[in-house]
Amino acid sequence: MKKWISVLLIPMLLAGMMVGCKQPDDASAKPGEVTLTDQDLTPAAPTADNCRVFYEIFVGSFSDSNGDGIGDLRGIINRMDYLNDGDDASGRSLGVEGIWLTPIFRSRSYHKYDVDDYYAIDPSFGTMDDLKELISLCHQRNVKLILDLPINHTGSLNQWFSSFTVAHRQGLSSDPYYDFYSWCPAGETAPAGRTFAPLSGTDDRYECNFDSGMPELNFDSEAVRQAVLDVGKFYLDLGVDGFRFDAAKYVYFGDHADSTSFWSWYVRELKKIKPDLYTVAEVWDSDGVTDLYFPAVNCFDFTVSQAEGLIAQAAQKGDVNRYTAYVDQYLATVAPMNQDAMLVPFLANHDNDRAAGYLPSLNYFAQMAANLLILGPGSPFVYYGEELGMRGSRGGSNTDANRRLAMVWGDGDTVADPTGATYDKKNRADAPAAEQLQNANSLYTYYKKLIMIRKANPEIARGDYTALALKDTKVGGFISKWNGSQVCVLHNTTGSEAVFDLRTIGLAAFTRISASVGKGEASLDGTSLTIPAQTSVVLR
Ligand SMILES: [Ca+2]
Ligand SMILES: [Ca+2]
Repeated sequence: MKKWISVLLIPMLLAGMMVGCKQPDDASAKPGEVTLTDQDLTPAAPTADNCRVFYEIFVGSFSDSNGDGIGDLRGIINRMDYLNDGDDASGRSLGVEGIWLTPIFRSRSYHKYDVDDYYAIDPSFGTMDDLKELISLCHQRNVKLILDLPINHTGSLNQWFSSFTVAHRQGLSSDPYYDFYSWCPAGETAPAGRTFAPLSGTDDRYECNFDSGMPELNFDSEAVRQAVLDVGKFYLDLGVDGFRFDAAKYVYFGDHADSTSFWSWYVRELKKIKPDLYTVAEVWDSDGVTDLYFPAVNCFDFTVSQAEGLIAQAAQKGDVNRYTAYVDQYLATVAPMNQDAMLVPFLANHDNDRAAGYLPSLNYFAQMAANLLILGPGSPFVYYGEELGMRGSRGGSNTDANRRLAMVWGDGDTVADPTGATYDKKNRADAPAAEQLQNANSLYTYYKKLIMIRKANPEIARGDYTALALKDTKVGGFISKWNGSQVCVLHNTTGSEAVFDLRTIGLAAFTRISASVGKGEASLDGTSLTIPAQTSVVLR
């Protein structure tokens, strides 16, 4: 049955989205009401599963509630309506279904990946009560909140490291903290490829592969395992939904077997508390390596990310079939490894140059990348500001701060750039959020609509994925079957219109357009499907 979606609530969203704004033949339409045809934007019933669109917030750069220039938890609470207003059908909010907070624990650095106290919220970010309030607000709106958990290393001001140092200075090998960190005794040769630094006041050295201020915990120690498990349990008891595991492959440096065995144990223990735990690990490596970790934990898919990644390549008028064939193979590989296995794609994160640098919206590359990312399986991640076309790259100044610039709100938010940022203040985004919210043609509005389409077609995220193998074309797509129904998604990232007879490409079962999103508007005349240049279509 063709749905006629009344979109009284979101006229701005629809007016310029290049979708069919034909006059409705629905007699119930009221005067002045804009009705959208051939589009399903009505959300399906909310699902409890983890196939969700997540939004990564670099906390110190997102929104500042108290005027000190540093983003904080209260700032995120204040911005919840921007992220998800709790009404999937309102069209007034981005509609993300999950939030990843970069580390919020007490730490002296601006990025807080060197934790000095896992049981304290960094004072510049707020309080434990603020976190509880944010969790509660997220849950009221069916948003999962995950915390970034850097446990490969701590900060060197951590009490654990002080106790370790004291134990070594006093030669107290029976002290419980003596083996808390990975260390190498005086006179012994340090293992090749790993970095060790002198332990002040002793002849011993401690492992610190990232920075001398980031001593690495010793995961052979039962006390360490218990300590990091206690941290995870503490935050699950507080109500968080899961974790992003930082530097997961470095737990045992260069030893994937021992590292994966740790994560298997860790996730298994946490799932005893929370069976639907959301986990995603940072294993920044090729698929051959992430495949080793998948039996234990889901991993971000770095192969599809960044400028050379498969999404960016396909979005820039490349071959979509290459991307869909890859996803098909990827899912076939990881699915048998773990019942929770899913694709976790992204374009860029806080360690990467921002996607707008190589995927500008002006030539529709940003939009096509978003189509490939959001209208696909699993749990895609959007980096804060990506939906605004925010720019930022290391560039010549070689600083990650430029990848973590202040969110471009344009409404007086006092959040400021992190220390060390050198990126040009001008043209930081297509336009500030305040303007994009009011603009039907903005990238923000585009992302919002994509997420609505994804929710209206729940098969896309969680179905059984089969890549189409279309011949002699760069247009590609997939069929996804779930819960007794199926959808077909086709992406035309090329610069030319594509016309297909659905019967001759094995898609005769699909009889209507559920959604069309892109530069043009797809149309279906009988079995003849026309997809304009740089446009994607969802068929049912
Ligand atoms: Ca602040
Ligand atoms: Ca380590």
